Amino acid sequence: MKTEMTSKNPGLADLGWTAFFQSQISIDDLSLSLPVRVLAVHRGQLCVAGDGGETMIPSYLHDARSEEEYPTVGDWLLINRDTHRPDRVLQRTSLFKRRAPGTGRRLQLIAANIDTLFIVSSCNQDFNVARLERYLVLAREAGVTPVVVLTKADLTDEPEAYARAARALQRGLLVETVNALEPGDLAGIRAWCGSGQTVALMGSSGVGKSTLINTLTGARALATQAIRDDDDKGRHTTTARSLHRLEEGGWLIDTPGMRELQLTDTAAGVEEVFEDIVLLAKACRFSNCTHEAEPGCAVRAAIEAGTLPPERLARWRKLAAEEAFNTETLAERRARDRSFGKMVKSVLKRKERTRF
Ligand SMILES: Nc1nc2c(ncn2[C@@H]2O[C@H](COP(=O)(O)OP(=O)(O)O)[C@@H](O)[C@H]2O)c(=O)[nH]1
Ligand SMILES: [Mg+2]
Ligand SMILES: [Zn+2]
Repeated sequence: MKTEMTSKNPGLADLGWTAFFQSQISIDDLSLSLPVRVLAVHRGQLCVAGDGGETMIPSYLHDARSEEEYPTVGDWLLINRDTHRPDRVLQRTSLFKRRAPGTGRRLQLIAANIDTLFIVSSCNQDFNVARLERYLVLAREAGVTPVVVLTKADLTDEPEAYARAARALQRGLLVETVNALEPGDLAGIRAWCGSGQTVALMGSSGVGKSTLINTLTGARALATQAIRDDDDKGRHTTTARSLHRLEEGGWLIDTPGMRELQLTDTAAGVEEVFEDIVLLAKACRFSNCTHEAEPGCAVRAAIEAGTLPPERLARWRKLAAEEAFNTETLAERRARDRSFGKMVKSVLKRKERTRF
């Protein structure tokens, strides 16, 4: 790679290179290509870092067949030593993706090879258990360890009450309450940001994601925004997705506005986050129990016994239904619409016939 790329040279291990990636490449690969990590995605270009430092390369990739084969932030690539063109995206340890809102519902990759997800919410009106569960589902589905980070602890008299409500969502769930502006408060979450570790931050606009990154990196690198700024109107200040390097050697990535965060292809994640209900349902008399009015329903029994809050069952129903609806492919939906159309037509025909 070019020699100008020497200013900061973290080395592959500091970039997050592990035996998992090493095992995917051969000696032959290395004679032709170099492993690099994608630090940022710009229009048509990738900022990558490897043994030689940082450089910009074209994001063009030979014969990518599906959206999932294109590089995203956090990916490890093999790039040609001479042309710097990407040859191959290495298999990922984890992947965050979503379907674009709207009818096309194209798959969008958000970030790859993330070790930990900071689910950021604040100790104020943003705090919402249904929203936390939604992020927890995403984390489980992506294969990433979630840590709930509750910011603005300095603005409430009862940060512990928020932490307790979050901890109640899942056994062993890690929850940290912090003042994101106070470096001394972040010792607990720094434990997740050691050398070679990659942490993604998700949460609503205004909860303090950029502030956390700034305080952790000791920089004023990211513009923070007033809480009212609206992601949907293009006024948001966090535009490009990129990895930010910490002194400790870890990497942080801010995700863009996730206002339209819909669950899709996350059935396994929903089951894991609502494991308590899944386990109860196994004890229902009927395997297809809807937990509405069937006899021998273990889920309703738990609600009556006070061991399962009814709101949690309602939130599970909502997420599971949304997940199923969104996961239905466009083809499946069209087929359903077609058969619905046919049914309507045949009903109309029958009506016509009976008119005579
Ligand atoms: N008092 C206090 N203010 C905070 C805290 N975290 C963030 N803020 C403020 O909240 C506003 C939004 O923060 P920002 O980092 O831009 O949120 P983002 O949209 O999640 O990136 C800014 O004015 C921050 O200074 C905190 O823990 N305590
Ligand atoms: Mg921000
Ligand atoms: Zn039941």
